[in-house]
Amino acid sequence: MMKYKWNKIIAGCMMLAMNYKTVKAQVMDEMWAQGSVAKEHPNIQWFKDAKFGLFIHWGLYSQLAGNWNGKRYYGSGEWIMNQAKIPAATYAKVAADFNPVRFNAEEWASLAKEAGVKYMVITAKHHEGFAMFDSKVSDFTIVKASPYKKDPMKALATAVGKRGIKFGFYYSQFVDWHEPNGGRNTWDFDESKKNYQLYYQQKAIPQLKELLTGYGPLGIVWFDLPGGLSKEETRKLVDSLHALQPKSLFSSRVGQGMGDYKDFGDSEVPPVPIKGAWESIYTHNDSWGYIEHDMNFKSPKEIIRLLANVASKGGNLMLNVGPDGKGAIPHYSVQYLRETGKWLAKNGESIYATTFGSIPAQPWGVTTSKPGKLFLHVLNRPVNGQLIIPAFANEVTGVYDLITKQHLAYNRKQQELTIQVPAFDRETPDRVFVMEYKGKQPEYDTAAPVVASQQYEQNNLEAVFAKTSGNAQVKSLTFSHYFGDWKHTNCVTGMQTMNDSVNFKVNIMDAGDYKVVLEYACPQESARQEGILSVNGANHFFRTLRSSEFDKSAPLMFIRHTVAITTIRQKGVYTIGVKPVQDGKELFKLKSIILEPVK
Ligand code: FHN
Repeated sequence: MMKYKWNKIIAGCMMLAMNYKTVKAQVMDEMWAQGSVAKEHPNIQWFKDAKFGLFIHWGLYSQLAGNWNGKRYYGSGEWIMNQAKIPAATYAKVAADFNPVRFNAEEWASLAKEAGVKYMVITAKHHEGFAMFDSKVSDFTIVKASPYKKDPMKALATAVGKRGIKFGFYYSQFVDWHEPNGGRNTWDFDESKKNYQLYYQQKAIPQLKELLTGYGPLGIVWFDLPGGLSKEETRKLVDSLHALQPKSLFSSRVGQGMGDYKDFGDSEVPPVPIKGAWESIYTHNDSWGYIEHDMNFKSPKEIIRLLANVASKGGNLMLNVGPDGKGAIPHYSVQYLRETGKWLAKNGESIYATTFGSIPAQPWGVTTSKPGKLFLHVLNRPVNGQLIIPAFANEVTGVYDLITKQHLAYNRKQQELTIQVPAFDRETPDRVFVMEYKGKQPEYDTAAPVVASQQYEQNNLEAVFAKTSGNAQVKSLTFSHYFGDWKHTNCVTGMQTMNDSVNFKVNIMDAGDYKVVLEYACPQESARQEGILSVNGANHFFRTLRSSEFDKSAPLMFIRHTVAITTIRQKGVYTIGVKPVQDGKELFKLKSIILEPVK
């Protein structure tokens, strides 16, 4: 009898031990991918209607500003402790210099209001383990370990709340480089010997409870990079925290599919509409945390177009800013967010409380929708001012300019609508026209051919709209320019035999000559291989040109290779195909085919 019981106990321990060992840190996009959402949270509608949020990464790394021991580091500034493998004891001393005297909660909150965001999420504790709030369960906090000695989060929660903006905290629940049993500090501590449970019991869970009980109603708790917990333990954690604030939404990176809405990978927008509540998160420059030598700030035009792109797929954009060690938000972030807010003040109806539009992205732009309304976000005005909507069956009752309310002329041939839009400055970030119609919003037609015409400088046939055969497949490739500054691009991959091919259906609206340009990435081993392009009844041979290897930690360089000119004699739906001429290495990673009108 006894012997049996022991086996069970040993087996149990093994499981537990195995549990610690197996649930060790996972590669980034596997972690992101964990982020599916089981069922919709009853309090999800405000989030779905919000569409635009402000993310704030602020911590000791903001004081270092991308520098350590006289060396400049590039990429995610909040990872400098990991990049420079700074011992936890050494890094902790940075707190003594952290004194954000320029922090002003009212200023930050009013900027959020001016920018037109509906929610704000700020880092309460990031991977460095430093609490940016008055935590009682750790001495490594802004109140106890820095000369600032105050809790900025109290003031910020109040200032944001009184402006009707939802407030939330980011919390790195697993990765904690300060704690011997926290996740991912492998340069001070042996990962295999860590007791993640102890770290959760002694720090993560008590701090999460402090945040959910000490700062008023939280719209969102933004978890990140899950790990160290089994499904059951994650369930227990989520339920215990939800009990403290049932209305608070937990981001999908709580892990194990237990989030209340989905977050895509960093700086990732899904290529087609996604139903349900989801969010894309972007840096304003190339780093989440402040780096003084990172000036690659997105312009107001880029921010507005990113917001429209994300909204046109039914999601929210949460754009990040990285205040410096003194508590000042970078000048260009303040400027460009204000500009974005001015655009939203006039065009907000076409973003807030919308969902995705029923027609795929067009050469002229994207669409968002509300019942009976399609908002046409014109990013590229057709030269002749004739905006084509290829397939729209519902009866249209009017088309007008969102801002001037001026009504526009339009006509219909079967399902195809042509709207005459006025001239406007081509630098306009996004000019919105409203098309009102009767009946239910038509389903999003994933099979609709991509549109091309002579009215645009270029017409892009993106890989996601491709039909593949053989081993060819469309894959989302993740790579980074600088450390942690992730990029995602969909490409057709796997074309290496004559049976592998890709085809695009394209609805060419105007007759004329078009250059056919292949946009691809091609490593040395795939260069100088022959391929064949078929279009308009003709085949065109080409030989691949080398661009760059595919390496997750380096830019994936794409080349634009003109391989043919085709003369389209009449408008219609055409098929453009590409395939290898021989069996060999992968031909290339095809990002898009571009039809460039020959003027
Ligand atoms: O490692 C973090 C990173 O520092 C940053 O916080 C981003 C924001 O989404 N999340 C992790 C990487 O995905």
